[in-house]
Amino acid sequence: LAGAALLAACGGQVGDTGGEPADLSGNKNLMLINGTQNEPFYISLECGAKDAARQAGYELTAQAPAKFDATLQTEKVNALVNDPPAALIIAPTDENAMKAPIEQVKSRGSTIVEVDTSLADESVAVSTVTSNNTEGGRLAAQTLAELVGDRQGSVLVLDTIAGTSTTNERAAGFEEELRNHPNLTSIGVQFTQNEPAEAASKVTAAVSAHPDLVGIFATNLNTGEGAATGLRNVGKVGEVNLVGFDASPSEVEGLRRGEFQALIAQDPAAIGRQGVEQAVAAVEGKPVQRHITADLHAITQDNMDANEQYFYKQQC
Ligand code: T6T
Repeated sequence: LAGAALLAACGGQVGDTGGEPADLSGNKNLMLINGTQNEPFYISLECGAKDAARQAGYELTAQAPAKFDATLQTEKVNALVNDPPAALIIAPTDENAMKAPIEQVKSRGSTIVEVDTSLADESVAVSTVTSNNTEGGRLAAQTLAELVGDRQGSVLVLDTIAGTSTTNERAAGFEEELRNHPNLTSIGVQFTQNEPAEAASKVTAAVSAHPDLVGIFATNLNTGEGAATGLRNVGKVGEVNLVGFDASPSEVEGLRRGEFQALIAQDPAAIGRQGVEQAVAAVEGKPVQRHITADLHAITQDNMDANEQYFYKQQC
């Protein structure tokens, strides 16, 4: 009844946002919902999150949709409404579409922490732990400009899905920095639905439409792996510079073979660990940091052996 009164006082109706807050006192369950399953970035994030939960004496359950897809992720989030965790640590797959489902869980009393991606509305989560994605895009453009040198040419940017905060910010940061390198002309940002096969076909199309293509920026590991396949298919490996984001085992192998000239690696384990630390702090009524930025590292063939600690894992 207290919850119903509170909702009514706020102008809402009971049932609008998921119902009354549950009694979560003493609840030590944390739920991590990643962007997608079986992907080295999120596996590494989960490893860091599990370590931190263990250290804090909390029980962490991890799950993710089969694809990076807001409808599939919404089903996972909706399932928490009946039995809300102390905290939901989530990588929202869409900065707008995931707001309502996450708010429903919040209305049941769960603390919300964002890891990796975030909602456009900053009022939902108590903390967001992510890479500086705009800066990462700028770093990718600087790295590509160095690789190309004084040559003139076209550049392709492969993004994932509109509404994905991280990769959209990387693409925007890249385009912004590219304006400081007038010898390089962007042929635009192309979306790939986070499917490597779509990234590969965008690359083959760009190579035939723009014979002066000198570089590609792939904003995450799926676009990167797909771009490498595309360049192999048209025999342009090494001739068109490929700068990727992330450091999956397949991308790292591609860097070693010369298919990628550089990778911008994130620190997913640190993102997961700090996400859990912030969630636990909030649950326990301790101070929380609203924004935490994780480090990025530009990796090339020359420095890759000294940077193995940044390579992503397939399992903990
Ligand atoms: O690049 C990561 C992540 O940061 C992004 O939000 C979505 O794609 C990845 O998971 C890599 O595929």
